Amino acid sequence: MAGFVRACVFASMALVCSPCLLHAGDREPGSKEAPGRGAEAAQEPQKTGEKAAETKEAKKREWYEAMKLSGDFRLRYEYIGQPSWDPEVRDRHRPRIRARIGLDAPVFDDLDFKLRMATAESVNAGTGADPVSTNMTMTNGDSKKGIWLDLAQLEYHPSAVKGLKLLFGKMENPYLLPGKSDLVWDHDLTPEGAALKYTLEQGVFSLQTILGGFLLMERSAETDAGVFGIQAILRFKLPANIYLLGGVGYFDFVNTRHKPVFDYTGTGKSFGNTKTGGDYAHDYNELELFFEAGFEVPAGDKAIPVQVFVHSVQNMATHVDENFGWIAGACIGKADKPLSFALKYNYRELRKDAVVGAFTDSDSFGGGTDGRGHKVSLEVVPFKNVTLGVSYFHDEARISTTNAQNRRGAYRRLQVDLAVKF
Ligand SMILES: [Ca+2]
Ligand SMILES: [Ca+2]
Repeated sequence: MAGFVRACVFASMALVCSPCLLHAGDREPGSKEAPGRGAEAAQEPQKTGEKAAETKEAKKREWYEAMKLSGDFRLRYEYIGQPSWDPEVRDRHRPRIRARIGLDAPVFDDLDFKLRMATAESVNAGTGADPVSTNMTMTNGDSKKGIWLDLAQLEYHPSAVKGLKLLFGKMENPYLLPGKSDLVWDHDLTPEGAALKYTLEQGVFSLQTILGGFLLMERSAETDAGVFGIQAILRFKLPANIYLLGGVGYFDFVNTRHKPVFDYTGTGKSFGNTKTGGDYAHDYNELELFFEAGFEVPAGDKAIPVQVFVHSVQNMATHVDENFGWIAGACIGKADKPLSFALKYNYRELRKDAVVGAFTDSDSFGGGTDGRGHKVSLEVVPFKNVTLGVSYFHDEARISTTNAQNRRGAYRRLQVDLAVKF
């Protein structure tokens, strides 16, 4: 923190001193501030004015050029097959949109501010919008759609301490998601609190530690709920773009058991977890282990990147029966530049109380826990910044149910996407 305070003091001093410095620089060498220098003196204020305007213009440009504006837009057609456990629900076909716009601005060299606004569905605007999805279904008689604060973070990366990053606010998930696994954390989640990331590099090895503390429910009459986490990741780089990565993480949810479920809809949904009344029946202390590897396969004059991963999670809290989850998958290619592609596959099983259902993937088996299944997707990039994608989920939901009708809850989902970004 001392570095941060020092940096702040330097920044304030620089700001306070800058008008003096500018003024000193404007002065012609050897000139004296003497009244009555005739015509020259009369022109002075105009000249100074011009110069001030120029400096102002340069400053404005700098400020503008240093900021980065980015955004993306996705059109999606989605099909959800009739879930076999509910004969009342028919097959769904829904067109959906997602729009996001972000700003990345440096405060000073070591401090950045990031802001992002995004669409998200809300059932009750007072409780906010879906924390794990930024899709909006095109419905409700062409109503105007809500846009929400998706990200507002400060990122402090002191140049004096290489490899250190401190994050504050509503932030991008600081934890590593091995192979982009969304077994524990959905990709759309932007947790709220503080995090520290520190990477130590030693030759071909690097060791990264990530600490996070996030608030989940602020309650006036009761203790607040939150989640504290730690991850340690060891990376090993080999020649020819081969890498190996292994890690362990632990996420301790506090004041969660026997407390109301985390549900943005305000209707008491537990997203697969066991409830007693409207409260969580269990505590969640999630221990994860993961492994990821990447290499390249030569294809003509090019090389196609391949990535494989496995990720497991166990709820270590006592008296939890359905406490285990795992996912394994592979990705061939990378959809980044024109005429590139990525083919992905994964299989997962996530038991009822392995993780908090509100924060796991919002798509597999209808979102939340208590399911298993395959996901296969293909992405292609026909033009710069344009991606076409298709994903298919072949799942079984409600796997903990003993009722014969519910036991095999076939769940099918298809997503066809057109996405653009700038
Ligand atoms: Ca999601
Ligand atoms: Ca706990």
